[in-house]
Amino acid sequence: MKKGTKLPEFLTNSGNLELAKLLISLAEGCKQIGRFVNNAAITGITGSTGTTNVQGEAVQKLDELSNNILMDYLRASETCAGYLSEETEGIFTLNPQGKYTVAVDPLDGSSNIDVVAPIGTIFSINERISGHGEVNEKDFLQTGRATKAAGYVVYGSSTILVLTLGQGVFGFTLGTDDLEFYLSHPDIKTPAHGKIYSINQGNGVKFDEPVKNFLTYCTTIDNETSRPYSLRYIGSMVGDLHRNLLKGGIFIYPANKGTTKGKLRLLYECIPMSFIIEQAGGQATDGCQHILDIKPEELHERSAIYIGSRDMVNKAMEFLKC
Ligand code: P6P
Repeated sequence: MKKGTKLPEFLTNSGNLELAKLLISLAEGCKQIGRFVNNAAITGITGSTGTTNVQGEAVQKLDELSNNILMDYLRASETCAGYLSEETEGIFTLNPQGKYTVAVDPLDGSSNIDVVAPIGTIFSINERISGHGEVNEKDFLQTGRATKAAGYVVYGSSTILVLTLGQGVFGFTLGTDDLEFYLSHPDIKTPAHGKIYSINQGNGVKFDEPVKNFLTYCTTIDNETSRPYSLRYIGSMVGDLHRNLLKGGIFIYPANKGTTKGKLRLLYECIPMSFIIEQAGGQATDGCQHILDIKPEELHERSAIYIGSRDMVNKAMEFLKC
């Protein structure tokens, strides 16, 4: 598919018209989210709603708005049966005859809105397994290997949709004149090795010894392996992973003495990002097993994650010795 192809044409050519219809609706919703993000400081929808979500985290006004926008657009697609979000405790049936379920983080990294750091929408799409009618939790609690499509939209210096349907990873940049997504990154492959490591070093005192030992490896001088690596961490998973996807690197959010299963959510952060990175030639584990092989037990369960360049994740696993 050549650069400049518009998203609807790319999706229609994929051959799955129901999935194309769902993704076009999802992309339209993300365009709306991008508009509100860009105007937030003018319209005053920065800051928190004063409520906390199922994760116990402060809900930003834009989190709630983004969630409502995505539910409306996915309901209108008529192909989305069920919806799960970081911002909603349970699951929702949007179209009882729909074929797909969508798990989303509507606005990941939203605490960065006020300081204009890259933030994003992350999504993972499965085929429902409950036939038709009301969706149930089993429709969502599938391993990442069952994923039909996954992607994210990063709202940064430009708005880019990164998408995989299971046959490679493609990036689409939003044109600011006509608000169309244009294919700008055909067939993204992540470098097998990079020079960036991304982790919240401030949690260092809580890291287990093997993690500390790997970080010492990353910061030891060794010209042959281009070490010391550079630490790049902006506290926004979509921003950190988009950079590392294109340039190479490893992103780590480990389990530690404080968060025994890590912080990031398996269904709508770790699995979609891991599906994308594997499609781009990288890999993702929880420190022991591939993220995509984990059998989810709960809708909002968390997981440790080591994700990025294949060789760098392999090296980290050597230190973790599961
Ligand atoms: P910490 C944002 O809140 C988020 O869910 C991810 O986008 C980001 O990678 C992580 O949390 C940052 O967490 O504990 O380093 O602030």
